[in-house]
Amino acid sequence: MAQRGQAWTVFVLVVAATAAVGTRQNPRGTTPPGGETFASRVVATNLGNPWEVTWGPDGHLWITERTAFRVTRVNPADGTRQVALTLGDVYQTSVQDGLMGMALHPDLLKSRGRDWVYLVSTYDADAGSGVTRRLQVRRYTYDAAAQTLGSPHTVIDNLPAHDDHGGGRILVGPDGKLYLSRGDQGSNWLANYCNAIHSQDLPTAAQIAARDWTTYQGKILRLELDGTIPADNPAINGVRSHIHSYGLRNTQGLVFAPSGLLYGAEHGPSTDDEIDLLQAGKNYGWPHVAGHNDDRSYAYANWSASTTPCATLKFNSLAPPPSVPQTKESAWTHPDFVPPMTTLFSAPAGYDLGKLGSTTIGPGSIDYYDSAAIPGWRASLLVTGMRTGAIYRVPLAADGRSVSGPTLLYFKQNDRYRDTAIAPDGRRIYAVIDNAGSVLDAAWQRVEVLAHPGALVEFTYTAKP
Ligand SMILES: [Ca+2]
Ligand SMILES: [Ca+2]
Ligand SMILES: [Ca+2]
Repeated sequence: MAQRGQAWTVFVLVVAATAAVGTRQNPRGTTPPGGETFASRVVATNLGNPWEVTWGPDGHLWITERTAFRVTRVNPADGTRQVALTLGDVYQTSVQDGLMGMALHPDLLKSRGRDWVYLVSTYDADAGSGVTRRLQVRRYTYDAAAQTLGSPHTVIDNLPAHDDHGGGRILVGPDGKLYLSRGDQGSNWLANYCNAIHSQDLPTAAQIAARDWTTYQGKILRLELDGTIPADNPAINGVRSHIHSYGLRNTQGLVFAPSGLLYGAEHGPSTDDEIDLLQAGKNYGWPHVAGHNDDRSYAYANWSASTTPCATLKFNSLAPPPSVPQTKESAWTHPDFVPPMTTLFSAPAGYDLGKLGSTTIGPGSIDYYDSAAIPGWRASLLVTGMRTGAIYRVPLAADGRSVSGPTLLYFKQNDRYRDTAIAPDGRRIYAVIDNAGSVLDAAWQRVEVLAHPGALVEFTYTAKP
């Protein structure tokens, strides 16, 4: 009898849980966990807001420290570290600026005379007492004997920057070009709600000739290694510039698959974090569309166009006053619009964002898993959820252009995972963690104390369950 009673109880709970999924439960809180088991270990602590972690050809983890302005190499075997560089001219005041992206040239330590490392940082371009925020990319040369980076060379500078939504991820692509993500500067949002979004703006030929990069907001840029505009960049509206793709909010994850496909992970507003297949010349919809063009849980409210002065209004993204013009997603069309490959996560129909909360995970990065070491993982994307304290695995279809199954949740703990690196053996996954900020705990309650602030952690695959 007791056994039958238990079974019946379980059945009732399953029915209740199924009924709750949909409009009354936050989809990010119902993500199924992956079944594999991992051993975890803290490799290093006391990093200064580590932002990029990359597996280097020397078997070390190369890390940028956003607020300490350092590039640090950590030996994963014993956690020992060397500071390769400390930048002296970084301007950093917020949680979205400082020393951010880093890309290692594929010829690094290959004795080809290209021991190059590319760094993205914010700086103050005002020589006087004011502040003019800008972003630059510099190339450094690695001296393997001294274990230091030197000989700085500016690739591009004077890129627009602000205190929010800074993008900042950089890659050297398989085509030997630099790919750099730029956010929308947090415009039309929180403290910057009266600033207009420029993600749809495209440069004129005169602007490009004058090296005026004002429109490079909410874009993916594609540069030659020397900073010039590649001859095969798309001519958008008849103008060839550094712009590879546009209509983006804040892409902080950027990765190439071995197939050559480029994936971006970008932060949605209160819903619709996106994974985009980034293609030359394409428009990803922001701010007219968040996620898919489906009029669900998002309409573009342009605070800067308010008929009463914006500065007199109190910002509320879910309930703009009548003076703020609002446009339904479906009112906007564009011939080059590309919807996301998938979203993580979208509010379901009828979901009340005000009552049930944002469905965003805070995607800090994206990585491509291409190993047989963990059964079933080959051809998966790994996306860090900073707000949710988890790393997500998104399995891809054979052609890499769609997902092949549900997103799975791993490594949930009270940590804001900023970025990942995958060891060449495929068994070890490394992650760096912010020093501070809020995260959702195991009960999906917001907490402000992180378990491993400023740490580099390692997860080693142990077994299938
Ligand atoms: Ca990385
Ligand atoms: Ca989009
Ligand atoms: Ca939408």
